[in-house]
Amino acid sequence: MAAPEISSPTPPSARATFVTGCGAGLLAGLASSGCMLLLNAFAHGVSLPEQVGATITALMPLSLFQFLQQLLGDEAKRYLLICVLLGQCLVFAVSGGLYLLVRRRWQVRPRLAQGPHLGDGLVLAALLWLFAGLVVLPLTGAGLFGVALSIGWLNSMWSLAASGLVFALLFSPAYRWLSASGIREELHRAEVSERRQMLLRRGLILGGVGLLAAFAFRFITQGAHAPSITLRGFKSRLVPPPRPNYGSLVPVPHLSSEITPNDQYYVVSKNLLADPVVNPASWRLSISGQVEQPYTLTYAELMALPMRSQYESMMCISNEVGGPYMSNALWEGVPLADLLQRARPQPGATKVVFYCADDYSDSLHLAKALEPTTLLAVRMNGVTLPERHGFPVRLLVPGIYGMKHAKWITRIEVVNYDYQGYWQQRGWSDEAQIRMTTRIDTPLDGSRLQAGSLTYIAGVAFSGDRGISEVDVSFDLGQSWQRATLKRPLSKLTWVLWELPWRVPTRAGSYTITARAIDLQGNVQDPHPAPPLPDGASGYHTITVIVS
Ligand SMILES: Nc1nc2c(c(=O)[nH]1)N[C@H]1C(S)=C(S)[C@@H](COP(=O)(O)O)O[C@H]1N2
Ligand SMILES: [Mo]
Repeated sequence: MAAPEISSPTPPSARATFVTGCGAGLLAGLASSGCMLLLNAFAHGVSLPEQVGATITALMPLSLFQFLQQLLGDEAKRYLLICVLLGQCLVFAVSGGLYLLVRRRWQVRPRLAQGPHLGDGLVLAALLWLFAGLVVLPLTGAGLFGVALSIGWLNSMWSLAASGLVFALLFSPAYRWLSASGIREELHRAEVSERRQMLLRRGLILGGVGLLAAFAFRFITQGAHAPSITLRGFKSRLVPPPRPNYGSLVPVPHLSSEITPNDQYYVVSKNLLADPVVNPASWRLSISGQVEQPYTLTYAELMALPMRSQYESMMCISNEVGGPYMSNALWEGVPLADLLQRARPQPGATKVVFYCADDYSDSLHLAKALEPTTLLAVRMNGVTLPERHGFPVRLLVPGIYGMKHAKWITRIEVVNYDYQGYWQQRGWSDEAQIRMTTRIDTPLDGSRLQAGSLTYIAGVAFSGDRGISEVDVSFDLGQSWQRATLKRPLSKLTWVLWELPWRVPTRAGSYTITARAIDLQGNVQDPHPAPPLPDGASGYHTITVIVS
């Protein structure tokens, strides 16, 4: 009646198996996720976090999106990436634990005690690969194994397989390493799990408190920065419109340079980690849809077409009043009308859709697409369009927010229905007409000025394609206004630099400075504060300076 258990090693308990399996899945999953992101950045691989992140923002209620955007500002994209990556690692971890639990029920005791083998890693990785390709990607709208993505199913398949292989190779060594480092010891483990639970609880509380504090801070600082403007006597339109008082500006520090150098031009893209890198040799631009004569162009063919150059400023629809997402450049490109007319749009066509190498898309009304200043730009400030600004070709559409200036375009489709683009599917405006805005560049908000000294208040004003006729500055929250000098703009489509000399008061204290603009049609900038979502921000930029 000898007990055979005495001679064979004791298999770990179910709980220990699960916990260690989770740990191994987590470690292998971290490496696998890293591999996936690298392949996405450098080898046209698919990024699951990218796809899942886009789905989350698409499903999120507008009010929550708005709240998070206000709370996190520019950081929102980074937090989304981190959250989705954490979620992905959690899936890896739980799958590792569950796999070993299932295996535990099926396998004989002596083999169990040895932990998982390479074969287990391979089986689990294959299961995860199928799950990613057959469930996750289709749920994000990318189709089976990403058939609907620009990179295509082949790239998705092999890049997921490569990341899976990394997981497979690391899973069982990670398990062995974790069980060797003592986590298996019952007592110790109980203690660890208790401590872990406590840490987790504290982490959650800290996170919650931090989030609340951040929100409170934003709320307070925003409140402090948005004193209300006097609306008494406000006229929304002046007839006739003011005549611009152009003059020369004294150079002052911090005033935006009229032409933004390419390396300082603002950059915005939906992509959480990597923007597309397009090979001009294999790139094609196709023009199709509701047209008589669809065709495609190579990069060389596009570059050989007649070009037009224009100065145009751009602004992101998510730019806050006074925000940084506004720049100006000299662009060269082919008028979109030339390309569309060659394809001959059919009667009934209403919109033109732009599809991009990063699976972004947006549309224009056909009439806007046919305007002579709507360009497919290939050069920026005298050089080939830089990669991050959309190489090989991007759209330029004056008067409309940056959102519709699609980058890395690969396909243009003429349609006869109301297409909704990437950001429209997430609640942003489809008309997206730029709302007039004025920014005070100098003095800097919160800066100290010497009582009685002479200084300059200067900045930029922009109204898309409607020009600027007047910029006014107020020191009493809009009860009275002083007219600034304007620098004659480089074109009708750019921002205007403005400046007002100011004798700093001799009495110490804090002073508010507000600025607003009037366009060439006499429309006065909208004083009602509105957040960027859904139509773009409005309200007047107001700063505080301290005189001492
Ligand atoms: N393909 C693609 N085009 C895009 C975007 C994008 O994410 N993908 N972002 C848009 C947004 S929201 C803005 S504001 C502008 C920014 O262009 P810039 O980075 O050259 O300033 O590009 C637009 N074009
Ligand atoms: Mo944007």
